[in-house]
Amino acid sequence: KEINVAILGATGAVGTELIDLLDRRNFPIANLKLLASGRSAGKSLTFKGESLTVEEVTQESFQGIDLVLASAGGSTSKAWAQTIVDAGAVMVDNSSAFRMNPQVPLVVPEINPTAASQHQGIIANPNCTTILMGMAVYPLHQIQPVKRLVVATYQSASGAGARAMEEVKIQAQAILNDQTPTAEILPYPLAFNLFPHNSALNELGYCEEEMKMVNETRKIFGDPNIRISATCVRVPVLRAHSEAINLEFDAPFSVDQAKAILNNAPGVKVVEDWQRNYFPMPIDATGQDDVLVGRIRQDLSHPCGLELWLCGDQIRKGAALNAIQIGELLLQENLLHPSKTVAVSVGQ
Ligand code: A2P
Ligand code: 11C
Repeated sequence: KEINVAILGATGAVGTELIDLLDRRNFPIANLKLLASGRSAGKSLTFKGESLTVEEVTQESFQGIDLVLASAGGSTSKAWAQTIVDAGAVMVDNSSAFRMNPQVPLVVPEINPTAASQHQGIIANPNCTTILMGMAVYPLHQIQPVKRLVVATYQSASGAGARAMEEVKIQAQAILNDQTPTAEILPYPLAFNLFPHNSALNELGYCEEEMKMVNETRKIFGDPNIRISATCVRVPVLRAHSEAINLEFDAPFSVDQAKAILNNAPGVKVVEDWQRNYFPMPIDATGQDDVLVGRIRQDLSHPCGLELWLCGDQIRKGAALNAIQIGELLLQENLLHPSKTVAVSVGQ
């Protein structure tokens, strides 16, 4: 069965990846509508070799649409969610607007696919660093529950959008030309630099990105007790995020067992060559569906601890791929037109 799909935010870093992946994965599409703000209306983008015109999103945009893949930021998602649900479409939202709303499932298909069946018109796609971490940690957590998780991230420019990716290239060029780099999209020059993630800080000193890793992971794992502390950092990498993760269990977890589990985990690839000191790198993860995991080792400071390192394409599994997999799950489980579609409270 072919369905009508709209991409809200089609011109962005995630939007353009969505267009490409819908084609590559042969998603059964009758019609694809590309939506963005008035700024990009009239622009042409290619889907399956055909040129499609980007339209400005309006009240009428979602009539006849079955599935909306939204990646245009939280305020745009909040502004259009009710219109989308009222039009009878299901919204898979890549923004943080609804992720912690108890009426909205937060889904990583490899982890909690059954949560999708509870949707009431909106399904949230988790934060990119959270998805990548969950892919590597959940298979272990299923064998022995993780008690405590400490993570440091190395997040690429792509997480701040397509314009941030362009800006970091311009900054690098400026530095190579002995000029002072400027920053408009990013808060500070990122080329040849790094800085702690610039989302809003709370009273405990954690930024929003760090708290997303805490709260979203608990919701996806269905485990409110798991203790998590994160430090998120923006690094001058174009796309693909990296994470250093320390896990503590109740009992020792053998490294060999962890490797065997991760080797068999869907969407995860163990990449380790201890002789050559070759482990996952963002350039290798770029354009890959799989999350690359390596440096799996015993924590020498704790008998029940494991250390691991991962890289994953922020735009792919961290965003567009996960959203499309949710769409595929909705189709497979016949969840696109639930009989009991109830409007979520859009205020959250
Ligand atoms: P536009 O090209 O019209 O600005 P990124 O995350 O890479 O920065 O992309 C953001 C995406 O969200 C772009 O496609 C952008 O479209 C879209 N967008 C931003 N603001 C709005 C808005 N108010 N209404 C619709 N789309 C928006
Ligand atoms: C970053 N992960 O790299 C962020 C961007 O909640 O979806 C996406 C924020 C989100 O800055």
